[in-house]
Amino acid sequence: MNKKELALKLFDLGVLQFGEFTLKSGLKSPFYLDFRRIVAYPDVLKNISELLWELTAELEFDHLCGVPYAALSISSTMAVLHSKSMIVKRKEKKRHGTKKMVEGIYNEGDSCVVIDDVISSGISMIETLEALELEGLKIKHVLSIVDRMQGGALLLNDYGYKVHTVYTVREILEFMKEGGKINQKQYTNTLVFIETNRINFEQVRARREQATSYSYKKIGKEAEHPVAKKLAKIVQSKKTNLCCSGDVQSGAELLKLADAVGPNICMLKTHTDNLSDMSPQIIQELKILSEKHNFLIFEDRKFADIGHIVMQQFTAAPLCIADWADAVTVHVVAGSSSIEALKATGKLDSTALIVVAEMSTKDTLTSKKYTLKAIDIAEQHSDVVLGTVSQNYRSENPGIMMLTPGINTDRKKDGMGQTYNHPDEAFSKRGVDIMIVGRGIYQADNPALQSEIYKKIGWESYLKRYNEA
Ligand code: 5BU
Repeated sequence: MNKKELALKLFDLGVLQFGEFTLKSGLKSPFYLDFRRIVAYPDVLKNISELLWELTAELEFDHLCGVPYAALSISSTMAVLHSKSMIVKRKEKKRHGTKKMVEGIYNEGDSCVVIDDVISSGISMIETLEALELEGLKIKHVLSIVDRMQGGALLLNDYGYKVHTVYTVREILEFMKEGGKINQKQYTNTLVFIETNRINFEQVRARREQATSYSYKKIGKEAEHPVAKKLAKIVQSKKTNLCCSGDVQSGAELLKLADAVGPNICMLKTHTDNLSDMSPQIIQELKILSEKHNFLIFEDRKFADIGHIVMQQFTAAPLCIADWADAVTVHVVAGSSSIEALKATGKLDSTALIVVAEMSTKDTLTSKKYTLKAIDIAEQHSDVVLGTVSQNYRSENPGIMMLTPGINTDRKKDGMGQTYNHPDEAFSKRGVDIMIVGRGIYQADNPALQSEIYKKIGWESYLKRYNEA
C-alpha cells in the first residue's frame, strides 16, 4: 500500500478517528490517533514499519528505540525486518533486579534512532531523549508516523534533533477528504483546529530553559567534582532527591535503616561519631549497601576548626572519614582555610565537600550576609565543593547544589531549636536540589514506606518547578 492507501486503511481500522475527543491536556480535539491498535493487524504494522524504515535510508546508526507503548511493536518489526539491534526505554524503572532504564545491549557513545507514533508538543519526546542520553546514547534522528503539527517537530529541531515523519496531520486530512472518509464540515473543523492549536515553541523553550536552569541534568553537566556528577546521575536515574539522615545510635540500627530506605534515597547522611559501636566493619557493610541500592554516603561531620585540626579530624582514626565518605560537611566560620586544609590532605578526589552556609535552627547566627559569603567561598572552591547546606539562598552556579535539612511534612519544630519546612516549599519555592530528612523517616513505624512517601513528594515538588514555570 502507498501512503494514501495506508491512511485510508488506518481510518477503516479505527486508528485515525474523527469526532470530538478530549485529550490528556484537557484540550478538545476533532481527531484522535490511536496507533496502539495496529498490533492487531500484522500487515498494517509491517507496512507502517517499512515506511518508517525508508526514512532511515540515509542514516547511519547502531540501534532502534521505540517509545512505549505504541512504537514498541513498530520498532520491533523494523528491527526484525532489517536485522537491526533494538533497545527499549522503560516507562517506569524496574524495582528489582538490574536497575536499568534502558534494556538491550549497547555501549556508551552508540548512536540510536528513536521512534514514536505521534509527535505532539514534543516535550515528552525531549524528556525521553534526555533519559537515553543520560545512558550515554547519542541521538540525532527521531522518527514518527504522524506529526500533529502542534509545534513539536520545531521544538525538537530547535533542541538539535532532526525529525522525520511519514505523515503530517494535514496530509492525512487531505487523504481523508479525497477518499471520502470525512465530510466538508469535519474537514474544515479539523483544519481550523490544526492551524489554531500550534504551540509557541519559542515560549516553551524559554520556559523550559528557565525551569531547568537548576535541573539535575544541568547540575550533572556543570558540577566539577566526580562525586557531584555521580549524585546528579543517581538523582535522575532513581528519581529521588531525598537524603535520609540516619541519626540512630548503633551500627545495627544504621545498617537496618540503610537497607530499608536505600531504594528511595540518593544519599544517606550519617553522624558516625554518635554511633556507640562505630567500627570499620560497620562502614564496610554500609558501603556494600550503598552499592546495592546506589546511594552516596554523606558524613555530616561539620568540620569547623583551624586547618591543622581539621586535617586530623578528616583523616585520623578511629573514624578515618576520608577513607569512606563520599561527601562531608564543612563550616566556613574559620574562613576558607578549613577547605584549603581538607584539600591539603590530598584526599578530596573521592570525597566532595558540602559547605554549611545557613542553618535551620530558629535563632541561627547564619545571617544573610554570612550565608552569601559562605556561598561565595563554596564557589571559589567549586573543584571540591558539591553543594551548600542552606535554607533560603543558593549558588547561581548550577554545579553547586543546594541541600536543605529541616524538612518534615508533619511538624514545624522539634522543641529544641530545629525548624521545619514542607518539601513543597523547599523545592518549588526555594529552589532546593536535595532535601535531608531525619526523624521524619527513621522515627516512623515503617521507615521504608515513609522514605518512599518522602521520595515521591520530593520528586513531585521538584517537577512543579517545571510545570509552574
Ligand atoms: P531531623 O531529624 O530531620 O530534624 O534531622 C536533621 C538532620 O540534619 C540532623 O542530622 C542535623 O544534624 C542536620 N542538620 C540540620 O538539621 N540543620 C542544619 O542546619 C544542618 C544540619 Br547544617
